Amino acid sequence: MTAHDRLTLFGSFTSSSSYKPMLFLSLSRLPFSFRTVNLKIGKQNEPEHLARNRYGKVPVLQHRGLTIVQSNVILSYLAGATGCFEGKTEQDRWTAREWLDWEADQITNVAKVRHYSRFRQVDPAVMDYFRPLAEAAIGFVNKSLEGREWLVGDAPTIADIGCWGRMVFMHEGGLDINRWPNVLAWSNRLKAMEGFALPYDLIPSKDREYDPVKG
Ligand SMILES: N[C@@H](CCC(=O)N[C@@H](CS)C(=O)NCC(=O)O)C(=O)O
Repeated sequence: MTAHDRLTLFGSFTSSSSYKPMLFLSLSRLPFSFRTVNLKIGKQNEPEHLARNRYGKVPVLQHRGLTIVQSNVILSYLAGATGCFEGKTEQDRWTAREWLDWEADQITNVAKVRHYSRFRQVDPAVMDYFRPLAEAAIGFVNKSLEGREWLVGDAPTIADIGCWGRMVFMHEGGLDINRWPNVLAWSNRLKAMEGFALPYDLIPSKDREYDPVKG
C-alpha cells in the first residue's frame, strides 16, 4: 500500500464525532494513521487545519487524494470504499444513510446535553430545552430497536456506528442508558464485537499508526 492509499484520520479523543469513524476503522480492522487535533489549544482553527476542514472541526478523513469531512459523510465514504458495514441490499444502504441524516438532526441533542454538562456551563433554561430533545432521540432509537438487533437489516451497519458513536457519552450528560433497555442491549451487542472499544480507550491523545493484523 502506498502512502496515497493509506487512510488518515484527524480527530480528538474527547470528540464523539471523531469516535464514529475511529470505531468503524477499529471494527473493520483497517490500517490507518491517526493525527490528533488538540481542540483545547485551538488547533482546529489554525490555517493548517482549516485548509482540511473549512468549519474548524474534527474529524477529517484523507484518502487517495480526497479530503472528506463531517463524521456521517466519512462513515458513508468508508462503507462505500471498503464494503464494511454497508448493508446487504440497496434499500439497506439507503436506509442506513437515512439514519445518519436523522442522527445529525436529533442525536446531536444528546451531544449538546453532554457538552453543556462537561465542557461549558449554560443557563439551566438551555438544558431544560435540550434534555427532553435528547431523551426523545434516545427513546426513538429504543423504540426502533424493539424486536430487532440492529437499526437496519439483520447486521450492523454505519447506522449503528453513527448513532451509537454520538450517544456513547450520554452518561456524561446524566442520561442513564438503563432507562432504555433496547438501547442498552444494542450497545452490549456492539461492545461484544471484535475491535470494539470505548472512546477514551480507542482514540489516542497523540498521533499513532494502526496496522492491525486481520485474524
Ligand atoms: N457535524 C460535525 C460535527 C463536528 C464537531 O462538532 N466536532 C467537534 C468535536 S465533537 C469539534 O471539532 N469542535 C471544535 C470546535 O467547535 O471548536 C460532524 O459530525 O463531523
